[in-house]
Amino acid sequence: MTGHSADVAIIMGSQSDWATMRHAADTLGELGISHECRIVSAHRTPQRLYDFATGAKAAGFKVIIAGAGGAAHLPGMTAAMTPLPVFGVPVESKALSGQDSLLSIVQMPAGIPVGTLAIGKAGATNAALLAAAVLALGDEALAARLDGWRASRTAAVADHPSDDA
Ligand code: RP5
Repeated sequence: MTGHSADVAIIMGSQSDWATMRHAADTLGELGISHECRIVSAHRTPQRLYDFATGAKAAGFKVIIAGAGGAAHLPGMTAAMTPLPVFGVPVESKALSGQDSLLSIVQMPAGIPVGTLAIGKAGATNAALLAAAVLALGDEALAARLDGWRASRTAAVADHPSDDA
């Protein structure tokens, strides 16, 4: 896989994960970070996973965000095949509310790290913010945008609760 110019790859195990993972994409978009979204299933498309993970660094990606639900092996298997930082997002499953996804992603053996986020939308959003923080280490303009993004969220918190909110 060559010719990519995006900094962040957002991969997910299924179309059904997009409702969650779009929050990562939206957040990266708000911060002006280039990204590419792909469906890559550890179980249904293992060759696609192998090709993506082994080629991700050479393709120019710097950070990978991987979301999956249930028997969520996508983030860990990706991390096993790339030196890039991998952030895992447990998607909320129907049967077990994402507890299965979380435990599948978080319990990696020593030596193959996956930075595991919260279940669902919060995790997807925060994965994007962590990716932004990593990229901002070498990009002062992005660092300033990230500071602004965080400041705007702080400013949006009211001092008192409202009946109308
Ligand atoms: C996982 O199985 C996917 O990441 C998804 O969260 C879950 C269910 O997939 P679908 O049956 O909705 O395609 O591989």
